[in-house]
Amino acid sequence: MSIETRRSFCRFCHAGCAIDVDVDTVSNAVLGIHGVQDDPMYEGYTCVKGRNLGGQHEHPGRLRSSLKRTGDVLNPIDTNVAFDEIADKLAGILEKYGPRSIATYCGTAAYQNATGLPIAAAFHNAIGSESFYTSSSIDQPGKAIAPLRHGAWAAGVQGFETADVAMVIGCNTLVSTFGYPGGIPGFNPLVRLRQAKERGLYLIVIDPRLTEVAHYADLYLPVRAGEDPTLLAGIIRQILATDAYDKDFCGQYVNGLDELRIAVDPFTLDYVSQRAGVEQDLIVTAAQKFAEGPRGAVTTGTGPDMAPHSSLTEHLVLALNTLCGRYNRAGETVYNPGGLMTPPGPVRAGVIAPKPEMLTKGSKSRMRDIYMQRGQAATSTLAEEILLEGEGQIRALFTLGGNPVVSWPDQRTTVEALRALDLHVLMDVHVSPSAQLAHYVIASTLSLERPDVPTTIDRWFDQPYQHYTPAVLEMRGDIRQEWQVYTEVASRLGITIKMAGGNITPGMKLTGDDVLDLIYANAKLPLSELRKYVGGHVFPEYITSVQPADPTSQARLEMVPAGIAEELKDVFRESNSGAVIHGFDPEVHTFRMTTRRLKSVFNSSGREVEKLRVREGTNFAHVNSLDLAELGIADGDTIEVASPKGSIKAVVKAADDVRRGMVSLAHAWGGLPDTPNDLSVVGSTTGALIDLQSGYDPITGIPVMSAIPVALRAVPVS
Ligand SMILES: Nc1nc2c(c(=O)[nH]1)N[C@H]1C(S)=C(S)[C@@H](COP(=O)(O)OP(=O)(O)OC[C@H]3O[C@@H](n4cnc5c(=O)[nH]c(N)nc54)[C@H](O)[C@@H]3O)O[C@H]1N2
Ligand SMILES: Nc1nc2c(c(=O)[nH]1)N[C@H]1C(S)=C(S)[C@@H](COP(=O)(O)OP(=O)(O)OC[C@H]3O[C@@H](n4cnc5c(=O)[nH]c(N)nc54)[C@H](O)[C@@H]3O)O[C@H]1N2
Ligand code: SF4
Ligand SMILES: [Mo]
Repeated sequence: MSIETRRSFCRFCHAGCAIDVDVDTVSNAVLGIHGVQDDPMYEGYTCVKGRNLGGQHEHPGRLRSSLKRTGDVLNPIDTNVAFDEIADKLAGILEKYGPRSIATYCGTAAYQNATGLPIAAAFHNAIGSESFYTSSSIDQPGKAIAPLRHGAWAAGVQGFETADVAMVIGCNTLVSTFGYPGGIPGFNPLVRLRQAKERGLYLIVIDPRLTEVAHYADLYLPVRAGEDPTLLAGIIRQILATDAYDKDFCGQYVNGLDELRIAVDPFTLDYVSQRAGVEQDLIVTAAQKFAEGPRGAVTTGTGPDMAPHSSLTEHLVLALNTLCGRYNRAGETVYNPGGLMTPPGPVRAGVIAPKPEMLTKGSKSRMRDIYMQRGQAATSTLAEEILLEGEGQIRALFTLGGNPVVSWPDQRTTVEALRALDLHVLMDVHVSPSAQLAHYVIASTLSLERPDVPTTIDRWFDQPYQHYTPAVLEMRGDIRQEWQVYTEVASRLGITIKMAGGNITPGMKLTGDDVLDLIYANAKLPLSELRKYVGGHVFPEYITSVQPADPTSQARLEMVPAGIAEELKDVFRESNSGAVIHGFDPEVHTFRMTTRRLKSVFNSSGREVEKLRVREGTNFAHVNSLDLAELGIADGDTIEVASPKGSIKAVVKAADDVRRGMVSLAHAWGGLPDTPNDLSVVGSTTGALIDLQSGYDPITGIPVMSAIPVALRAVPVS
């Protein structure tokens, strides 16, 4: 055996930790993974998933050849033959039904892969199909659209590294490593958080669960799930009432302060406290401490962005930052201006004007009128777009690094839709529940087999940091990089794909590195420069200072743009977040099911690696022990969790970090419905509880995926 250590970065999740990979150069197997102590961003950090990359790459169910389904059986097929057949079928569908009938869904694994998603999107442009969907529209889509209504500050929000105060709403970075700008960075998050606390950060956490992050809070508000709009309106009202906002900033850059006062007026301390289940003095202190700052931002994670009124919540978050003037001003240092893989541009103070007209520009879904946002259609409509007959019906689907059966909202409709497709080509590394229904499963590379740069988190780094990795493992078997599926099919159809760095023409021979060059041709940091470094590197020459605002600009941030006052009135009228769901009965649906993430798995990835799966056991339904006692349910019992839409069974775990009236349950477990599964191993799919047709956000279409009203009851184990 000969061992070589190769530097790379982990892509089990989006966090991109720098790693050293011990490779057996004879068998090409991963022998060990270590953090890189001298990496300037991660300083040696890795998590248990990353340390099990070897198990993921080598696990016995890893696909080394592609599969084709005949009846219910998946049989191996030569991948090039599969491409011939797929191109043939696609040509027929394109001819008969037009480009919109061909869709792509990019899941999370497409975001840990700098080449897959951009080539998929470019392929869609080439064939003229707008049916391009990703997991981001069932994640936190409110974040992307909120600035279109509010406007944005060109130089960005104040970073965590200089924050005196941080308000974190429904985000558990210590488990998820999800770190949105302004919040706790997802890179070595515990060290970042501890360092910030040592220099005096005041941390406010708002979450129905006393999370790993909340353990470090100076102030913890155990909000009732689904009541963030109410709580945020109350905090804003309190800051306005105590005159604690940034009057200079608002005077110069803000419109609609008086309208904001009127809109939040009904959200009195008494009302908010009752409704959100948070004591009044905690709300007062949160408002006071946040407004005092003087630096630091409010940020959110998936919890509030999956709960009812998520676009409104994100608007109130922006409004709160604006009210307190939490933006980088002229002369201040900006460490990572927009990410190094984006095109260059100056960093200016000043307002980027709202563009509300963009919210209703372009195509919309055939049901519920959800418009495409930033080139993507809403995944919450995709199953119905497959099922609904008529002009525009989707017939063919490419799934790139996603697992719709366990991740899309409304599992039954999802499965019905996947079964109805004429052609489903799924790129994965093992036979997932979704792969079981696909027509072709293309055996795909895993991270260490691809050259790559972390691009999803490029602008989240708090330094001008980037990391190029070559492939550190050879591709073994008849497997492909995901972009190859699109270029091979395009070649066979005689289609040219246009990229920033030039065209991909039929028959062109490309490597993964060529494709990276074609995609990131206009990056601020040229890839040729980045490739000179082995491992991650900070490029201090990109640190810049904020230029003064354009004095002629009249643009202002809008506190109450069209739709906001009305939606706040709706929230007030509903008087309970569950009321947005059809069939909600306050006497029956007395619990709220909330989303959460588990340390050892990444959505549905990792469960296949037994070493990781056993660390979690299953996706337990975490319920407060006082609630369990009242319901006569014991730890370890099987319970039924029933929403107005559907019901699932789950194994219960007593968890006193969960506030009363909640059940905290991770998604993306379980398998195909109606197949007998051992709940204590395979778990259950929370997507079955989600209603597509009621309670959805009117702009992004995201359904209520957290704070779902549910009833709990014990069921005998069958
Ligand atoms: N009820 C409920 N539903 C949810 C959520 C929730 O909180 N509650 N969360 C939502 C969120 S935030 C998201 S992002 C989505 C996630 O939704 P998806 O992305 O659809 O689900 P994942 O389980 O992440 O699927 C990833 C798939 O990619 C495969 N894979 C892993 N690595 C690779 C690779 O290198 N190449 C290829 N080709 N495949 C790979 C895995 O085996 C797995 O099958 O789920 C959403 N759904
Ligand atoms: N280990 C691991 N890491 C992951 C993932 C994983 O599966 N495992 N998934 C990845 C994905 S796809 C994403 S999008 C990110 C997400 O990253 P995060 O958003 O940090 O995800 P969670 O850890 O689920 O944190 C969500 C929090 O919201 C709270 N919450 C739920 N409902 C509400 C509500 O109505 N109001 C409020 N205020 N809080 C609420 C939950 O209690 C939970 O603590 O994580 C990513 N990282
Ligand atoms: S946090 Fe994410 S990127 Fe870092 S080691 Fe863990 S799985 Fe890998
Ligand atoms: Mo996500």
